[in-house]
Amino acid sequence: MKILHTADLHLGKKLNKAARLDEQCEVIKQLSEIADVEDIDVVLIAGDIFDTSVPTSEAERVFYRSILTLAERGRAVIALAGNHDDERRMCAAKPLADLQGIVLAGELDYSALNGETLSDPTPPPSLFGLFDAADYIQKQRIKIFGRYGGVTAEKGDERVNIALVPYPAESRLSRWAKQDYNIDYVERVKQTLSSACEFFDNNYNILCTHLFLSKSASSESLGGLLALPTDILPESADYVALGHVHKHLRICKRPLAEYSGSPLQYAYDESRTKSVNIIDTQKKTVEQKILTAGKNLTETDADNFDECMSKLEFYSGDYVRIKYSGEPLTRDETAQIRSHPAYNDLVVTATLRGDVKVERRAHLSDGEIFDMYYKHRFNAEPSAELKAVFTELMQEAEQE
Ligand SMILES: [Mn+2]
Repeated sequence: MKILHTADLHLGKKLNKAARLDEQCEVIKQLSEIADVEDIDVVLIAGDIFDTSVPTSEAERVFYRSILTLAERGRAVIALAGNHDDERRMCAAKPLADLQGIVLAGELDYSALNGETLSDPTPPPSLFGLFDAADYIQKQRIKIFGRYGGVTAEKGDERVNIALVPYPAESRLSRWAKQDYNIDYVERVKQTLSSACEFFDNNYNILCTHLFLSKSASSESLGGLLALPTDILPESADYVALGHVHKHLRICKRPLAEYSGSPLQYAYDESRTKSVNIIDTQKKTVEQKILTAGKNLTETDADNFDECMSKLEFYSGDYVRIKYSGEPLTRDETAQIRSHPAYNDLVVTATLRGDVKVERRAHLSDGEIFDMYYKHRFNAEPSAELKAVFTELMQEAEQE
């Protein structure tokens, strides 16, 4: 079987004020094209489907359309909840999704499926008359069976086990299983992963989860998640499909564990090269396919207005953040910069004017600086009485 592993779609995410749903639709289209070309059987989305726990209806619509697009040609789609997702909300459409071999994984326990195939040829009677569900289901190229801890995908006589562990927040862990609170969090996550993988056998075994793993398990954190050591991963997995880190990263060799990275560049300091992983379970290979959809994020410097405008022109196809250090821009200049289509952000850093001011102030007494400050703040002269109090306090401070 061939599996496509992606993650961190962050549907609905904005870059400052710029909405990016169009680019997100574009990149989903590219993913489905890759899936066609590569003859993919299962699409795995390893968490952070949405950007917020309460996504807009537009973002939800894009999600449903996306999973349908990815499920074309009878592919199975598995979407896992990350730390950004509300795991219950994300799975609200589960009854409909199950019918199409689309697995919405928000909880660890899949025993509710009782080992039945999700693509059971008999759809619930209520769906007859709405659309020809049986016809739909027959297009499925593979069968998906619910297992405790995940699913098994079956195509002909080949089977692939996929353990699904949505982001294991403390609050979620306690709902999934009775937890011993005398054991620390890292150990409990380790136990959760290994119990989810208990159904692994001599077929190809994949663990799909959303975690922040770090080789040096220090007190590092990323996006609000503390780093966990890689030795919590069960060695019984042939491949661990991870979500959370936005750049492609092979974090561990045994078991082979990789972050696919996000399909779009979401932050200025984030890697520009975006890709997806293609796993071939027969050849036991993992390859990357480069994604090209979506705009680049470009951070550039400028120290005068003309330079700002020419930089915006030069990078006109990108989102541009200008780091500005120069003479203060007038209101009109700022407005012109902001109305440029490529403009995304303007960060004014250490201006020359500030430096000059400091220099000028060096020649002034404390009393004179206080006068300036008071006039600036209250638009009036300070009273003689107030000035006396200030001078007295300054003298006290100096003596100390
Ligand atoms: Mn995340």
